[in-house]
Amino acid sequence: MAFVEQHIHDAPTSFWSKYIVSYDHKVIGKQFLWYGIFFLMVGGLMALLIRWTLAYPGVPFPVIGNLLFPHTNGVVPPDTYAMLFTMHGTIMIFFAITPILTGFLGNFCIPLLIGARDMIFPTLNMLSFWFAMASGVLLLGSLCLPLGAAAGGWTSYPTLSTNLGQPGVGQTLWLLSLFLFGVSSTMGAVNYITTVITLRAPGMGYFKMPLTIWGLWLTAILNAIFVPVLGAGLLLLTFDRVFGTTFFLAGAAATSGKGDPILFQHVFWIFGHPEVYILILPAWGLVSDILAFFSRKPAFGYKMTALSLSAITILSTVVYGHHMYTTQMSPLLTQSFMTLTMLISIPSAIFFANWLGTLWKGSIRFDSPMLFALGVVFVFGLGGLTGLYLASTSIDLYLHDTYFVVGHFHYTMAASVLLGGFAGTYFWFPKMFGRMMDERLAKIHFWATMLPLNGIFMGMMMVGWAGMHRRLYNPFIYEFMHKLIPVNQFITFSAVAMGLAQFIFLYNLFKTVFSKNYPAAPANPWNVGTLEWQIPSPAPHYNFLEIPHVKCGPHELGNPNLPDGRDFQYQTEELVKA
Ligand code: HEM
Ligand SMILES: [Cu+2]
Repeated sequence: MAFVEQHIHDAPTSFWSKYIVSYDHKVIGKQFLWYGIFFLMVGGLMALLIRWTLAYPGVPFPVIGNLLFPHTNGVVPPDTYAMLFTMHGTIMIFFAITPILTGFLGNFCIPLLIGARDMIFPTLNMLSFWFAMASGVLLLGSLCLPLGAAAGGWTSYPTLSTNLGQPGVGQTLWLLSLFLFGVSSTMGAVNYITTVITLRAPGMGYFKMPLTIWGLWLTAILNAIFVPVLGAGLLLLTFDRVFGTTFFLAGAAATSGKGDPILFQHVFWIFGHPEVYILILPAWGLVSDILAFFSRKPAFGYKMTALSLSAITILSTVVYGHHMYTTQMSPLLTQSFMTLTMLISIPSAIFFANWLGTLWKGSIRFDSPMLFALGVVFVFGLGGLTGLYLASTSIDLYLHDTYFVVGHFHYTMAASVLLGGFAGTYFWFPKMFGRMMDERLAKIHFWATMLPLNGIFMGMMMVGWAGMHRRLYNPFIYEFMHKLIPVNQFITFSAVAMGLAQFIFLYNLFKTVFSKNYPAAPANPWNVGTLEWQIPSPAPHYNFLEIPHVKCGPHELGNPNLPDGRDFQYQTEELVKA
């Protein structure tokens, strides 16, 4: 299987080659981690600015308001509000969650968990980080423009995003920045797909891979297929803005027979629906593994889980139309998309049931990675169920563009992906930095995140159900909305609490990484049998001195016949009969 010879390269020695232009997948993984955390903070601050405006319209933002908006005495102005939700959505999806879930976890986990010394194309890997960097700089730069950054929503629908809707360079820079980010993601995806296919350790068939690898691999496949679709749309829109073409120009169809804004929505969602799975599949994969590890049981229905994840991946490519029920698509198309969308609930229900099956009668250990994984089970259950409402056209016609949608997608996408990212970070942290994070702080961080998180997103669904429109600067100009002001204040306070809770994580992280006298982590602190736990912590430059031979699956736990009182088996050991 491993038909590529893997050499041991000399470890880099200078600061430059060690940390800046590193070819080592582990260093690139960490670079993506810092990158993602930085943007999480920027996007988080923007979320607070939006939320403040919705709780106290017209009241100056506390403390830093005057600094940010001197011309309005600290009040968020309406045009800035549009820019804020646009940049918040863009930053969270592309510049925070994607770098953490695929850039960081993908890079760090893939070679280690499949027993390889590095990615198959290390140079491409390094370039993918630096393209992401260039893209991030461009996006941040656009915030400083005289006419401001893009404000047409993270979906950048024309005509909001054409020169009519958005004069100024901000929107154009947004398009270029996302295009660059797409190039970076595609490079990463090609690398991940090929690495998993060619560099799995001898003996590791597809059904012996940890489910984390399944999730990351399927994500990479979606990325490689659909990010270029977005790229094409972004380029055409850039041409419309810069060269005066009319691909997406409203009214062009009537006069010259060419050009249609709705066309952009099709292109966008052909990418956009798979994108939500791109975000969530790595989290689903690693949660499936972590639930098994910390229940001390083999994952229930391992094969069915892997197959369900694959089925979801395939189905996710043909359901994009559910984002466009309200665009007057033909009823035939609408019904077909509704049927296909509902179909996804079958494999989703199967693997969700498998999660519960894994927990059933397990001897559960509530370590921090497990707490966060259980958090994912909870929030994804809620998010998934609310998706069924939106999938039905008749209900969607009422809920579309209300806060119910915002609540739904934050549960499925923001909340479960965020919690999954934390689960992975706490879990692999000892392998990354050779030290254990403070468990007590980690648990406090979990509860301080989980409780307000539900306050925020449950609150959003409530006000949405009551008819509160999204993307409005001040929805309370409508009288029927007045009753919702207290709920909105509750959501905002929850958001502040959740934001503050993240400082517990940052403190824990920096303390552990940078303080000198900290106890070293053992090679296998969680007693888990996958390949990365057989090598020292932190993983050495070349990962494996000898390429391991895999003899059993990733979740051989809780078998009473195991040698020397262990309750787990390493993947390199001959399977012991239970
Ligand atoms: C955890 C704290 C967060 C809070 C309090 C929050 C809050 C908000 C608010 C108030 C909006 C504006 C909704 C509207 O008016 O339409 C919004 C939009 C959005 N958020 Fe978040 N958010 C958070 C985290 C995230 C994360 C982690 C992601 C990424 C996965 C994300 C993705 C989005 C997207 C895509 C939009 C839509 C932007 C648009 O309408 O163009 N959010 N969020
Ligand atoms: Cu969708």
